[in-house]
Order: sequence, then C-alpha cells, then structure tokens
Amino acid sequence: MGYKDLREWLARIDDFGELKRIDGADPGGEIGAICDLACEKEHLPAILFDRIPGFRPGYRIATMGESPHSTALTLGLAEGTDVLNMTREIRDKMRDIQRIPPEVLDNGPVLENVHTGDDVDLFEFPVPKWHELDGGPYIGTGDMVVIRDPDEGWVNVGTYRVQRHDRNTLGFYISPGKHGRIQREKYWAKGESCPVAISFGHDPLMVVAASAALPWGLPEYEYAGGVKGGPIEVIKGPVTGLPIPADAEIAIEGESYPDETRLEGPFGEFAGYYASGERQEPVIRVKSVMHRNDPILLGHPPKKPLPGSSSGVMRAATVWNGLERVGIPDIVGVGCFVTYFFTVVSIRQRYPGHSKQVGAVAGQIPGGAYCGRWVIVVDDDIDPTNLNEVMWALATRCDPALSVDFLHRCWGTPLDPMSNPGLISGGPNVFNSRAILDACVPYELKSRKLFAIPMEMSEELRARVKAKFGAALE
Ligand SMILES: Cc1cc2nc3c(=O)[nH]c(=O)nc-3n(C[C@H](O)[C@H](O)[C@H](O)COP(=O)(O)O)c2cc1C
Ligand SMILES: [Mn+2]
Repeated sequence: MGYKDLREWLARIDDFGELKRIDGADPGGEIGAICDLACEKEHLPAILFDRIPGFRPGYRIATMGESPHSTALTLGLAEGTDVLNMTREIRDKMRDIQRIPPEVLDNGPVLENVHTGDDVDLFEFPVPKWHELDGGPYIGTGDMVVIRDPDEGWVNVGTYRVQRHDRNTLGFYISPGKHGRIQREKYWAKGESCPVAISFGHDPLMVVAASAALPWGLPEYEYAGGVKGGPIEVIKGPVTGLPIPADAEIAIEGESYPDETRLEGPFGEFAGYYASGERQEPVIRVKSVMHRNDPILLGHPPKKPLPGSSSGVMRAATVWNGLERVGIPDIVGVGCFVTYFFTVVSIRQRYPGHSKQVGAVAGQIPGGAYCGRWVIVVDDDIDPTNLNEVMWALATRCDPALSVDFLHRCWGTPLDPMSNPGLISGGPNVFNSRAILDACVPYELKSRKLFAIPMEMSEELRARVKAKFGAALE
C-alpha cells in the first residue's frame, strides 16, 4: 500500500490537496471549532495544527478528515469510484481476509522518548477540548486501546474515547458489549487490575480496524495486516508487554483498577449530541508515556454524521459479508447512514419472506446489531447508498400497516440520545428497539408482474437518444 505511517499518510493527503495547515490555534476551543467549521465543506479535509500556544512548536495535532480520496488511500481501494462500488470493493477484499499477525520489533520511533514513574506528564502534549460543552480535553478520539483477553490470550484493539484527567490519569469510556469492556470486566471479576496500552497517533487504517464491528476473537492488528497485505510493526510496551505500533506518535501504558472511577464526560458523540452526560467511569493510572520526536496527536472527533465516510463504508461491507456468510442469497448492495442508526440493504427478491429475512438478520449481525434503529430493505433497482432512491422506494412500495416490524430490547448504548435515563442510572442495561421497514415491491405482486411499472427509460432508447442528442444537453 502507498504509505508507511501517519506522517506519510498526511503527505499523501497533502498531495491530493486535502490537507489544511493551521498555526496558532489554541486547544481550549479554537481547534475544535475549526474542525466543526471544516465540516461545512463538501469533503472534510485533514487538518494539521502546529505552533499551538503554550506548547513547543512541532508538538502537533492532526485530524483525519473524511473524503473518498482518504477512504481509498486508507483502505487501499481504487480511486474515483462511487460509494456503492467502494463498498463492493471493500466487501470483496474483506470476504476471505487473510489474518496477518503483527511483527514484533526490538525498537521503533515510538521509543525515541520514554517517560516512566514520576516523569510521566500528560500535560506535555496539546490536547483539545473538541466540542464547546465537552467536560474536558480528550486525548483519545482517533486512538487505539489495546487490551489482552485474560482468559483467551488474544489482543483486542478498540477506538474508545479517552479523557485526560491529570498528569498521569486518564478516563476511558467503553460502551456495554464492546470487546474492551468485556475484557476489562474479566480482569476485575478476578480482583485484578487490567493492563492497558493506548496509541494516540498511528496509521489511520488502525482507526478503521479498531472502530469496525469485527467479531469477538478476531484481533484487529491481524485484520489490519490482512487489509494492508503485510504485518503491522509493533514493539512490546516496556511496562505491560502489550503490542504498540512501532511508529506510534504518542503511546501510554497503564493499569485500570476495579472500582476506581472519576467523573467523565460529557462529550459530543457520534449521534450528534452530548448524550450520556457526566458519569463515574473507570480510569487508567498511567505508568509510561512514549512519543516520537515532534509527535502528532491524531484526532478523529465525532461530528454530526457525514455521508460516505470510511466507517460507513466499512460497516456496510461488514453487514453485506455477514448476510452472505449466513447464506442468504442475492444481496445486491448495502448502504449505511448516520453512523449506526440506518442500514439499507438492496436485494433481488427470490422468494416470499426473503426481504423480511434480510431485514431481521441485517439488524442483528456484526455491523448492524449495535445501536441500530432503522433497517430498510429495497429492491435491486434501488441504489442503497443513494438516499433519494431509498426515499422513493419507501414512499411508493410500502404499506406502513404491513411493512413495518419491531424488535424490542436490542443492543443499545447510553450514547444514544434516545436511551432511557432510568435504565442508565440502573447500570449498563441499555436496550433499544429496531424497526424493520420492507420497502420492496410486495413479492406476490412482483412475481405476478402486477405492480406498476417504474418510469424508467429502456437502455436501448437511452443509448439511441443520447448518441443523437446528448451533446445538445451538455
Ligand atoms: C472516533 C471514534 C470514537 C469512538 N468512541 C467510542 C467510545 O468512546 N466508546 C465506545 O464504546 N465505542 C466508541 N467507538 C466505537 C468503537 O470503536 C467500535 O464500536 C468498535 O467496534 C469497538 O471495538 P471492539 O468491538 O473491539 O470493542 C468510537 C469509534 C470512533 C470511530
Ligand atoms: Mn474487537
């Protein structure tokens, strides 16, 4: 693939003209506000902040941006295709992905500076307050949190938000059901502390892998190696032995103790709200800090959901592969919108009940299960990544009284603004419900050709008239 680490990735994004450089913005509010302003552009550029007031020049912050170019670069896809083709390509690539374990090196740039014990000082780095009402600075947004399963031995990596509390204490929020949370609880149930390593700047592919809904037991490092076509290079953390990217910009190691919490949040989250407020959440006591010379903190702060993002494409590819893996035929495409909330699947209807089967399964397999809300199933003439077409199907092929079904008490999260506050204060038992909307032409009408004919030009007429009069329309 075309780049080695975060620095080379940023250079490639710069070549596309999609890197903005901003000097002199303060981390207390200006940096976050600039990121929000940048969301008003058609494609979100990457931004490199330097000369941050109060910090040494060269101590930088980069945000990832979201554009078809950056998604293609990060995932190693062909340039210039539309969202559905991109989704198809990544789904093909993921289908039989080869796991490639990370390669352990003795040394790496991340070890250029190592601080332990009393020398640990997280105030060394500029850390933004990303959104106006955030409860504090969040050092972890595009991060990778590394935890080893205490029983099964494999290493999970997840992107979870990390708040800087003080010079050697971090707070980390992990939603119920996430792998890192299950593993953390396993240590605590044995009365042990949970060793954690976190990288705060690395190849953006690791953010994609660490935030993808991979199945339990599949190590994100091995998956990312498979996507990259070669092993991810790691070093063993000097305190925990956990694998840390050898070219990480900034990394920490620490321990999280049972029953030790601090107030965490609020934080502007993926749904576009400061959901879940301020609550007692676990902390990490930081034992070591490592960083490259002139480190770059990688930020990926949540914003109001954007269409066509790399995470949306990955999620759609995951649902698509999942539906095929369980053996459902004739899945034609998948589109995901508004992060986890909306999943659209297009199918070639083959039998009565096909569309309902697809809807129910898509709402419960990896990629579709966590915090879903709406699953819409459409016919194969509808591009599931094109909301106009999806709306047309929903408006014209649905009988709401017959086409909508509900699933109750599904996998939710306190980060969902619709989650029930009563349940949150009662513990991590957060449920939500799902609507399965069947927006396919009813099978009995379609199969007997009784449904109205869509007003679509035949290919023959289109080609003939385009050849003759197309130029006049240019
Ligand atoms: C920028 C970003 C921030 C995220 N923050 C959190 C978070 O604070 N807590 C959480 O549980 N999931 C968060 N996620 C979602 C998880 O990364 C995602 O669900 C992932 O699949 C978790 O990995 P796991 O299944 O190995 O636990 C975030 C994702 C992204 C892209
Ligand atoms: Mn995982």
